[in-house]
Amino acid sequence: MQKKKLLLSALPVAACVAALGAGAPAAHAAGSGGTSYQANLAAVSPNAPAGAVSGQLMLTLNGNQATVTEHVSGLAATLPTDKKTLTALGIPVAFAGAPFPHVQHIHINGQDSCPTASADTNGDGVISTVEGQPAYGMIGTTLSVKGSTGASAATDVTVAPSGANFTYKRTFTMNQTTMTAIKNNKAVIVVHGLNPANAPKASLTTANSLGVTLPGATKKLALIGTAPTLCGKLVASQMNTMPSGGVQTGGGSTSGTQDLGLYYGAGALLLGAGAVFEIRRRYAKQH
Ligand SMILES: [Cu+2]
Repeated sequence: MQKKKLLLSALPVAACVAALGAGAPAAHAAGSGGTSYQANLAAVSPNAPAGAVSGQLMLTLNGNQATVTEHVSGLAATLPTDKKTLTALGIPVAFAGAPFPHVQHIHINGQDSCPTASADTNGDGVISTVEGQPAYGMIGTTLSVKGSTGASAATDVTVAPSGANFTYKRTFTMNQTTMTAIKNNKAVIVVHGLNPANAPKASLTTANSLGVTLPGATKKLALIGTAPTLCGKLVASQMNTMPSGGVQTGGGSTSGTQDLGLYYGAGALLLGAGAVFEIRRRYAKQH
């Protein structure tokens, strides 16, 4: 099967903008060779079924040098290939079959927690990026694979890790605001982008909460492109190294991206309830 590269110039997928937060005093642990923190990433329910996605992140701070090592699994692997499906989801046809980009951030100065079902304030069955912000806060740092790690890169899918399972490792200079938040216990890791196979149906039929329209798309991107799927609070750790081996090094790498060639087929895609079921069924069949 042909592997397609992501050729999506500067396409904002998830924008996690604006949220307010206040600093709070808290503790942090010190260790030799830097201060380490970790986050166990779990499904944001109901955006993803409990246990369907998981991850682990380790962050070490040496001065303002942050080293992040992260493993995730179970995320959406690739974007659909069928034109009608893409169009219905607000995804340009140029994206067909590309690895599903998962923008990810260190959110800061919220309520230091991951959103629960009660965060779904409009009751559509999906926790949007905006709905989750009271819990996890605003973007402090973008965990991009290269280039800027600032909030300005928050929605740049061209520098987001992608695929169902990936290992991310990067050392970068962290901004002071994020460092302060981390030391104050005010940081939460969030990975975005839902799996069409198991996402709530409203995420396929509802436009994203931020009004993002991708260049070349005829409608706003569906919620699956932007909603949070994995989340975990960053907490002080006594450990200074990731417990597992085999971590790829060098400027943010992704691995395990599968080329599953989603094939939704024609028809079915007017996105009524039946069509949603059809998307899921077909997607699931190929995974
Ligand atoms: Cu985010």
